[in-house]
Amino acid sequence: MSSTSPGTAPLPDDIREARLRLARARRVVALTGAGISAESGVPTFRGADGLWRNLRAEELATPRAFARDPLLVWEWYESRRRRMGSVQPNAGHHALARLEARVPEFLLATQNVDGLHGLAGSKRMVELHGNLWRLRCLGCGAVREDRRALEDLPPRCTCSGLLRPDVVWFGEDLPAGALEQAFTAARAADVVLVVGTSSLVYPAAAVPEAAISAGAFVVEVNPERTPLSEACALALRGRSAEILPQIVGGAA
Ligand code: BV8
Ligand code: ZN
Repeated sequence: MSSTSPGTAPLPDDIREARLRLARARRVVALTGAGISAESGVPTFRGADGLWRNLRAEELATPRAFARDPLLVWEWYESRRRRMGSVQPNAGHHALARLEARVPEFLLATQNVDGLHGLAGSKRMVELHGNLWRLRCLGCGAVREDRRALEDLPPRCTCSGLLRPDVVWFGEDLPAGALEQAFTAARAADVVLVVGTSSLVYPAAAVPEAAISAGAFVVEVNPERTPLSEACALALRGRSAEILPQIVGGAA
């Protein structure tokens, strides 16, 4: 199969190899992080724009920070919701949705809370760190999706309980089913794509490690090196919105 359409430069060998592996794979897992949304204009956590009022995510995304100052934490989340409200999925998100439609057994495990994979049409997906468009009541436990601008912060439930973002904070357990599903799929996968993550946050970062130990062909897509890079079969150094369409193929 010629891997280049007429008039384009031949694909580099590692891109061609990744494309071939995906074309033959029956079981594929994709683990994504903030980097896949960077080209939609969503700041990453540990990039230059990863700070907010000189505070890092590790200091704000914690139950302690919320207990101490729910308003400050909500101002951070509402500023992210407002900024994300206008962003759209990019070619990287759409490529993974196309891959899902083509591969017999596919699972997308995302660390992202921005909801962009869902907007791009991904269905077989677990959100390991929750979703910032969902709110959860600390009083009655009700969970609801709400994309509107939240006027009065911190928001309250109809039961008058305090609402929190339905995301996983540092020191909190991930949704058990979701994590289990990610590990099981990664261990059984032929190919695992690790896209746009610094591979620093556990236990999500352990999912590709489990795949490597089980013998999967792991491909990293990231402009920078990460602690996972050298254990990967392929480390494709570049932007996901450019590389994913090349290795998945189909409409750009
Ligand atoms: C847990 C939701 C059990 C919130 C997030 C000490 C005390 C307590 C815990 C720990 C501890 N030491 C370690 C831990 C465990 C801790 C952890 O791993 N900490 C790290 C910082 C060392 N983990 C936890 O606490 C987890 N829970 O362990 O529970 C437990 C219970 C009690 C006590 C102990 C343990 C919970 C972790 C989940 C935290 N929630 N988010 C919110 O978003 O507001 S984490 C947050 O980081 C996001 O979810 C994000 O996805 C995640 C990882 O970051 P990345 O996605 O990788 O983003 P990052 O900016 O880092 O990197 C972007 C990458 O993209 C870069 O590599 C860049 O090069 C690349 N890139 C840039 N542009 C592009 C690109 N790639 C491709 N294309 C581009 N164009
Ligand atoms: Zn309530």
